[in-house]
Amino acid sequence: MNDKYIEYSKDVARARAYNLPIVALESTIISHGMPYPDNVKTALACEQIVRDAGAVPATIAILNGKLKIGLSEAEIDHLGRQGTKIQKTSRRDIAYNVLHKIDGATTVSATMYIASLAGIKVFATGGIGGVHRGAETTMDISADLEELAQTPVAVVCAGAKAILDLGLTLEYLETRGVPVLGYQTDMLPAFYSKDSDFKVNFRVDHPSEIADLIRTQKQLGLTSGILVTNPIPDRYSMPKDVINQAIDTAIQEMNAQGIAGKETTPYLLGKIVELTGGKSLAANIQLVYNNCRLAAEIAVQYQRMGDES
Ligand code: PSU
Ligand code: MN
Repeated sequence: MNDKYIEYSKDVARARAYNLPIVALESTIISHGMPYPDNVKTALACEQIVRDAGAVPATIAILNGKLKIGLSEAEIDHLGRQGTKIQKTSRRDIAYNVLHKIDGATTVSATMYIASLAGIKVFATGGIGGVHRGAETTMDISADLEELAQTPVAVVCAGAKAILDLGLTLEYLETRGVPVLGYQTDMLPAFYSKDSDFKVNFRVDHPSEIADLIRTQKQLGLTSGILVTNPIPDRYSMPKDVINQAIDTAIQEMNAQGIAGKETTPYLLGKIVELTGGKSLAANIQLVYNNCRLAAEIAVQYQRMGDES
């Protein structure tokens, strides 16, 4: 790996030098996951939540041919304002976008990869990509799952959106050797709703247990990631029938319009916000905050214990 491609913000460079806990944050959620200006406000608030919990935020994107680890407010504003004009960048797009200096908002897969280059062990987001409903014919399976299989970063999310097939997503992760943890829950959270009909692999009740598992995986030479699922706080959880109705309608309209490939997830996210009159956006923002807090607590615990103890 050639360091010439990486650019750290001042804060992140300092955190690395002093061995402070760092939490990675993605940027597809900014450019493609939420409308402007909520996206920028949310991204900045996420960084503040991480700081308040004692860790240093590293929002990740590709800008001007560099893998940027830690962004300025102006850079976050650029990603938010430009929105979907910024390329959604997953693992396969990284080299091309760097080579051609195409600005990229990084998905979970690309963010995990770039975080791992910097030795960052914990990453907070809203939801991950997974196996889409109907994947048995479309083969639409997010690169996020393959990244979790090969990149040693713990990703804190609110489970997966019901735009995905949750059962198949769990099967895929099992095949690829990725442990799925439930934070203070036995059931897999379903993003807008705090649970689903599926069980997680392991329940954990304290951030320190997650930090312990990250360290033990490392010591055992297991190079896969860990999926930490953190339920949306009760007061923001949405009724399942409301959200499922919106999801079904959104999927029907998407199929009618022939939308496919990387446009699928952003289309569905936007449509669901529209169909729920913005209620899903408020829930989305709150669950991301909740994940940032937990990710920072895990990073603090991990740093406290050190890698080897
Ligand atoms: N799920 C969400 N919000 C998001 C995403 C997923 O609830 O913003 C974004 C993440 O960046 C994720 C990406 O990595 O979508 C997955 O896209 P795809 O399904 O095309 O792999
Ligand atoms: Mn896809």
